[in-house]
Amino acid sequence: MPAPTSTLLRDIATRFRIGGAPTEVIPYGNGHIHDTYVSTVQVDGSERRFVHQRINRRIFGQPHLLMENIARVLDHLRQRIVTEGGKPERECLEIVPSTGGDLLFETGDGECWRTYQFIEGVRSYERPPTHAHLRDAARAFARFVVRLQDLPGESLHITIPGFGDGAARFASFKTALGTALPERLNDAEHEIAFAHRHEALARRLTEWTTNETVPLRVIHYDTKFNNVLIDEQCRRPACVIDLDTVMPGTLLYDFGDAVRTGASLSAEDDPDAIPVGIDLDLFGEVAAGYLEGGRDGLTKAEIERFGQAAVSVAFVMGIRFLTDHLLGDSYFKTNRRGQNLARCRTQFAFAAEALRIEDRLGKIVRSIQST
Ligand code: ADP
Ligand code: GN1
Ligand code: MG
Repeated sequence: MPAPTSTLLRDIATRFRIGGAPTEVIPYGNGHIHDTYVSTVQVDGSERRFVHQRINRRIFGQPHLLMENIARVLDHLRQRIVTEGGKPERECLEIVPSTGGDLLFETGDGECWRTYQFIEGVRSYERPPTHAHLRDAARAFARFVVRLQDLPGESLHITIPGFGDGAARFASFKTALGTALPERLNDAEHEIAFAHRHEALARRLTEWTTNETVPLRVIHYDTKFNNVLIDEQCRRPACVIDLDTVMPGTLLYDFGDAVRTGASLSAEDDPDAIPVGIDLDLFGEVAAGYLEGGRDGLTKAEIERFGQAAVSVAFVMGIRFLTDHLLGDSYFKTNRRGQNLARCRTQFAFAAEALRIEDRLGKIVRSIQST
């Protein structure tokens, strides 16, 4: 998808109720999926900013249903935050409708754009600058799930079928082996062998939801550390963003995803990640944040599997990156050759290390519970 020109970006921005013509529209953020821009507008003598996102249509086939989910989720969250005495304008995204009053603006060639109020005074980080930031993020992700526990009405739309289904992800990987370019198969020889040896880790994620070992809840499904906005001193509740995948699933997925991104010793795409693996203190922060934010809402069966979740989610993410590498990097954004393979390597290294110390992870969780 070619990058939009600045003229097009200004035109798109004015299709939403932003209160004037933007003085600038610039690219923003580091997401792997959408194209994100920020516009600045002078309103009554002061500057206001807005986030505009071009929705990735290759991944989200039905953007209107996606936005319906997000609007429902945000309405409910806002009510809950108000009831709890919080500040929804800081803790919750707010959709800015199009000038026609819709949740999206669709261009003549079928591209879909949406707009949010820019939340000032907070930001996302790729890696936690302090332990307190990670605990704040984990607490916010857990509160998010607890607040959505009583979301009324029908189930949310499934925006990506089989999204958290580890067994289905493994099956897609096996299919990709049949169509991959020979040189890509060659590059990934060790990772393919690792994947085959550990298939059971992917199945475990599916079993948790199909065997009803743990409750099916409305979860976030993308609790990467950069999907939360936090202020520098952690003085305000963090705001959870990136709501495209909010769907029914297991909280263990969210927990594991928060650990793999927040408590990793290396960046997700570090090409020669040394050291690799898991920082135990940071793992403890994620566990403590989830236990605080989840309070009485989490079940014993969920908490007992926190360590296993860290292993399985990292493994399944490795499988997804490996599959994308084999298929020619068509899903996750990349800016260099081999980036998806590098991502796969960090995830597998993380999963292998977390698996080696799985019992210890369980002990850490129990010791936090008893303090
Ligand atoms: P992607 O799905 O591509 O990851 P995100 O929705 O996570 O897109 O947005 C990308 C980045 O934009 C975020 O990591 C965050 O830094 C920033 N961002 C998104 N929404 C807002 C907002 N409402 N206010 C401030 N920053 C935001
Ligand atoms: C994508 O949008 P972003 O960058 O937060 C992906 C997640 C992965 C993540 C890996 C819809 O998330 O599932 O965990 O990359 N989102 C989608 O970094 O596939
Ligand atoms: Mg994101």
